[in-house]
Amino acid sequence: MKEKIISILKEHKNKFVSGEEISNLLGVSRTSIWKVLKQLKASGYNIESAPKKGYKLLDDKNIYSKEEITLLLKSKGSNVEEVFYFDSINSTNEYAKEIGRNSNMENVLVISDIQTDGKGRLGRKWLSSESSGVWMSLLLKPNLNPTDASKITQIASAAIVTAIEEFYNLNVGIKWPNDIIINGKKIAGVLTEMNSELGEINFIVVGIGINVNTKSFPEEISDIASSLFLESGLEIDRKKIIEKVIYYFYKFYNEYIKNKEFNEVLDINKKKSVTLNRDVFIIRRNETFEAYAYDLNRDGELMVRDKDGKESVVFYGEVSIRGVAGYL
Ligand code: BTX
Repeated sequence: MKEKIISILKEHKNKFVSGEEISNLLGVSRTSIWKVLKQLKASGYNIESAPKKGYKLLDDKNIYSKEEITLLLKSKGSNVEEVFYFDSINSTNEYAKEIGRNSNMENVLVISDIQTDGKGRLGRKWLSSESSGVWMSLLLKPNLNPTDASKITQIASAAIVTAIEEFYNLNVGIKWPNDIIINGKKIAGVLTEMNSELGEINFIVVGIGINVNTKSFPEEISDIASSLFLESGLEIDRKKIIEKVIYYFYKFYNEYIKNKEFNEVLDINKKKSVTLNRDVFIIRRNETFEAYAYDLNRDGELMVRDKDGKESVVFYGEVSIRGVAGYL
């Protein structure tokens, strides 16, 4: 009902709509409408109420909620079927995996304003503070071979880069396989997790973290982390970023699932790569070796050449990449 009332108010933005009209449209009592309006005001909607005239929505900017995100995605015809929204949660990936294990739902988007235990790759932490970034996970059930799951990370990276470049005049790079970089610092990351059996994917959760309006970072990561705000000086409503990233994600994802067409994503990952054409350290559990990263193969895996000229392929998984000259 909340979503429907917000919809009606938005349709009549800056005009009064009477309690009676809303009650007729929704078939609910005026008292319950009044209760919802009170909640909406408390959560930041600027709504004027006047006796006999009803309610007038004056401002709904920057409200981050299930209803606002759902309405925005619906209005753009998104493939997302359901949004789960939290003010605070341990990790949106964990919650999406829970849904994946316990239901048949797919194309579900889990979003939280704060993550208390945000996760990076290989057991690392992802700092996810309040009202500053987009912390979201998509639950997917694609009919793919588990060996193709790493392509989902590249699809997400391509979507993030394309979306960011629509809003900001910034040059965005991809550090293979999952980091989004601006001016040498990490502003976003992708964590793809899979639940599968031999030859078959049960579900995939693709977690996306984007530092949108973050003003500062704790000392331990301030050298390597940045935000879209810090790099551009622009503060943007996080919902807009969500909508665009989701739009491009499904554009590329549907192309791949339906037509097995991955070239556009691969092109973006190559063109935007900050890993290619340089010497890197490849860190795999207890071993580290140095090599020259020279290309991505058609599956998006990293192709490297070692000091003796021996070429090999680095798979997404248990590896980290570090530039020989620093973090990149
Ligand atoms: P990663 O393993 O490549 O990066 C993690 C590393 O990045 C950390 O060890 C730290 O050095 C640094 N770091 C931590 N927090 C931040 C931050 N906010 N900005 C920049 N650098 C940071 C990248 O992992 C994948 C991150 C995915 C996060 C999303 S958020 C929604 C979803 N839920 C969840 O728990 N994780 C994903």
